[in-house]
Amino acid sequence: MLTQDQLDFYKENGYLHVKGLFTAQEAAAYRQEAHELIARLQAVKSVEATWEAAKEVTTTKTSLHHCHDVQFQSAAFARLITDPRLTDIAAGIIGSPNVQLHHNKLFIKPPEKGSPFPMHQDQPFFPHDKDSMIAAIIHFDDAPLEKGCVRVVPGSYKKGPVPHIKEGGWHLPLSEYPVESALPCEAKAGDVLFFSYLTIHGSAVNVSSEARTTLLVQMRDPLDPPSVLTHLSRGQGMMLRGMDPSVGMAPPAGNEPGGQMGGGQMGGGQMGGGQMGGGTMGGGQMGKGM
Ligand SMILES: O=C(O)CCC(=O)C(=O)O
Repeated sequence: MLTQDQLDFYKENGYLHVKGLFTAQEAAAYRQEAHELIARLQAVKSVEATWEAAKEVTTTKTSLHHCHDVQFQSAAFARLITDPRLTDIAAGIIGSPNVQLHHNKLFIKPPEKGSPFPMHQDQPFFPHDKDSMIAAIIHFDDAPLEKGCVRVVPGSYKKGPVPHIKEGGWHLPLSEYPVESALPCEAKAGDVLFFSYLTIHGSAVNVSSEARTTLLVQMRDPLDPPSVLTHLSRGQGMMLRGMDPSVGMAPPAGNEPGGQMGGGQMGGGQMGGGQMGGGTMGGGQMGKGM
């Protein structure tokens, strides 16, 4: 459960680092699951997800391995994203007992050349009317500075949406927002970093001799509809905590039953299908790394 101090810190800073939310043993088991999953996928397709804009941060050729919506790949991850330790804190931050999945993405930043993320807000990728969206980055191994830990700009979410450069992945100009100038959130395996989709964040290259392994879960209040119909994915709309109170309410424009979003209520995009059924969104590539 979120304490009042933690909530006050989040309201001031737009992020919250919760240490030891999962045990080191749990994190190690998820890490193994994650690496086995990426190895399975790598055997049949590319899992590369480096942003084009990463080139602006480093001239070194870097690499980033990813998989979206991991709950369709392994039941362990389905349990993880619905784990009350995670979702109770998410609910406290979002300010709703109900927490809905937008999407999630597993990232492995390989040793010595793990790709950076230029500074950005997540908001331009999937704007929502009420800005309830938060990310939780679950660390499956330690993320010290040299592994390219996530960095944040404390309080930046209070600026609201900031103009971004679209090309190469929505990002902020490096001259104004150098990655090194942001606050590094060095983490231990089992720690979780929560932040608003308006918090400016990014990360540097993993130059260490070990991989950095994380799962990022994007969550929202189910009563916060998407402002534009974009960034849909197969698992979108899954309830992670509580229930969806929008059942029976008029769906937002573009989300009518049988419409593009397939009949979800407040933006719960159902892309259906599945791996064997030819689902286009399953386990898929929602644009590089997002
Ligand atoms: O995992 C990281 O280092 C940052 C990820 C990130 O910024 C994102 O996916 O939006």
